[in-house]
Amino acid sequence: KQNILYTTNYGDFPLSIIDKREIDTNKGDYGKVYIIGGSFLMSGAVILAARGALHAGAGLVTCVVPEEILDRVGSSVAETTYMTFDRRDGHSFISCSNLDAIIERADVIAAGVGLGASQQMTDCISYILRKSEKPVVVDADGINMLSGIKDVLKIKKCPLVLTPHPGEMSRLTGLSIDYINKNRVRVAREFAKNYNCIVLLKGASTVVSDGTRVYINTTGNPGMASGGSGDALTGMIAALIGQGYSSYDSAVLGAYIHGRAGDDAYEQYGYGLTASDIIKFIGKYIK
Ligand code: NPW
Ligand code: AMP
Ligand code: MG
Repeated sequence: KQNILYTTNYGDFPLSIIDKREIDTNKGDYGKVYIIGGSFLMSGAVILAARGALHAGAGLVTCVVPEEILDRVGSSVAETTYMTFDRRDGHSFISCSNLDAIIERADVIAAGVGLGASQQMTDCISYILRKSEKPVVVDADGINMLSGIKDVLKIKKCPLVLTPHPGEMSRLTGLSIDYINKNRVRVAREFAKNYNCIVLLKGASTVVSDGTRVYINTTGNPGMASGGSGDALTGMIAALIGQGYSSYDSAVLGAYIHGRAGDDAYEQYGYGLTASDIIKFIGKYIK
């Protein structure tokens, strides 16, 4: 226990992680963020992740989405560029050459929101983790797919952030949601240590751990317990990594700002707040 550095957000400490920008800089300096996600029935997830990333200061966001949702996503987020999945035998997948191009160009890759689960997409996640040396954030269905291929975590070359809610953590570890919620710090920290990654275990009092350090976030409120909140957080964390903050600091800062923005949204809308309302307040804390 004495080796664990516990911190929580007394005062505004996570905000001090944010650096001022040099004047003579351009979008290339603030991260090329690739968000791989979305499916026919879950296009909103990638829209929210893209908006979360943009409002957290990402330089250039590219959404990698199935062709069938390109119009929907594209008409909802004007600031991002796009790549589309390939199709084979009626299934969406990303070819190795496209994945190589993404890995080459990206400063950070976020994979999983709204992706659904399939063998093709599991292979894509596995490929990214085996090949990328750039930081990767895996959330949502990306985490669900990882649960079947956990060995790849042992051979990955990239800094990795996993952002499970307790249901996803249960699929990943085989532990019950009840056990996870009663042992949140231990579960997050042990997984992070065993698999050499950053774990951000969501919920009221989100826990972030790199296996040694533990940060317990106390911003946020139950109004954030609605569809899409977590997708926005994924984009935010990727954007912060793209701006040069470490994976651990980005997860801490992302959780903190996401919660503060959620608290502002609560002030205005109470439990009627939506993920889009959270996103509106992100920039206030980046500022
Ligand atoms: P229960 O039984 O409901 O209480 P899933 P998902 C549990 C996309 N989305 N504490 C929960 O428990 C995502 O990106 C798309 C305890 C249930 O068992 C994913 O790709 C949207 N338990 C996909 O949908 C908006 C908790 O986890 C299970 C818990 C599926 O993601 C919505 C549910 O998890 C969504 O973001 C907690 N704090 N939190 C869009 N607009 O396109 C969760 N659980 O089955 O992984 O479903 O989280 O909705
Ligand atoms: P997801 O389940 O992936 O959509 O993520 C939900 C997001 O909302 C996570 O960042 C949670 O930490 C946050 N959240 C959900 N419920 C609460 C709560 N009761 N208090 C604080 N944050 C919450
Ligand atoms: Mg989620």
